[in-house]
Amino acid sequence: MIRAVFLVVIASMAAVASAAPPPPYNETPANIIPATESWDHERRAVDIPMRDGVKLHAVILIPKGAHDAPILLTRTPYDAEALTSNVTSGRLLATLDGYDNAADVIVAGGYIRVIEDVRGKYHSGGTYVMNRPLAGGGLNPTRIDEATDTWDTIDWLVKHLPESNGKVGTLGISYDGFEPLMALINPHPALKVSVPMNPMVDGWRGDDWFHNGAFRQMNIDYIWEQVATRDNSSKFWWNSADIYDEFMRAGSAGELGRIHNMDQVGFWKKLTEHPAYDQFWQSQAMDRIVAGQPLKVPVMLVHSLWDQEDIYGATAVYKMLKPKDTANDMVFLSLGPWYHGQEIGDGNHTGNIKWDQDAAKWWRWNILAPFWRII
Ligand code: PG9
Repeated sequence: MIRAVFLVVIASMAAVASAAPPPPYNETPANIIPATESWDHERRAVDIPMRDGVKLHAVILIPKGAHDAPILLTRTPYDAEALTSNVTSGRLLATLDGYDNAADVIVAGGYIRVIEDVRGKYHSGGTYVMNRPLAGGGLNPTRIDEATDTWDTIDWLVKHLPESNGKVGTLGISYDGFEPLMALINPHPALKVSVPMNPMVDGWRGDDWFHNGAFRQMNIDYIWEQVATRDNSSKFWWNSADIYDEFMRAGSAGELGRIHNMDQVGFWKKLTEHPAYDQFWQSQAMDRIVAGQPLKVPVMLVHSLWDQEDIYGATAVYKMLKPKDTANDMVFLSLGPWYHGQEIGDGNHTGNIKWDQDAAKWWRWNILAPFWRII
């Protein structure tokens, strides 16, 4: 009898087991591993610890066989992973092309390329503050800022990249150009050159937020998307194909902001609370801040004669810094017949003006590349 019961129990268990759900109908593996052996570079994604414990996410692109190679660092609020994921081939130039600051001369120079999310954006930890003011002042009560994060990043890179020569250059355009200026505040000893291109320097005098007091409300969508979420996933909406129609319908920038619940976004509140060139703006002016620092790192400011976004910054910094460069070997200014950031693109024409050569390409190979060789 017991045997019969036992057999029934076994059979039941077998029946239950055979009734286990079938494996999912799925052709996608749990983890996909790209084949990169044939690539001309190695890609590493790292989370770099800052002095306060927050980790910042960086993508490191190392040319195959690199040794004793200089590092070129860009710190960005615009998504390091996305900016380096244009992987149409295993060639570093293809991966960097279309985004990178002068990919052609960077790849030709054999640099290790590092692109890092700034604090609080995308894959980096911590909280985000637009153009984070320097630590310790009334505008930033913490002990960290973009200068300390840059110092900590450089310190980690030179200690953890055996393929490098322990020397770092930093560069970037626009907001990414604000970062190489911040790098000049108490610079890391491994920082050998800084190239702020079309940098954000003074948000009221002429870089982005105001142009000499004229508020540029066209940036309202950028402010929402850049500050409302870590990954810019909350998109701003317009109800008109021509946003000027919306400006006119709203009647004022303040009303436009109210319609869009912009008061949730800290930086928008700062803009509405500081329409004049008050201490809020003057204390953040990077030309004044950098000019108050000892000259320790060679810097080349890059300016576009027709910069529609940051027409003020590069020349303002140069004017403040150059008088301190008594040996005439630390502070340089490049300017060209370009719109904002065009120096890394096609310089054959600017709008309908056709030049007799690609001034941007000439500049990259004949001015920028030699300047970097000091790294
Ligand atoms: N300086 C550029 C910008 C900043 C803010 C709003 C719109 C443009 C830039 O970083 O691209």
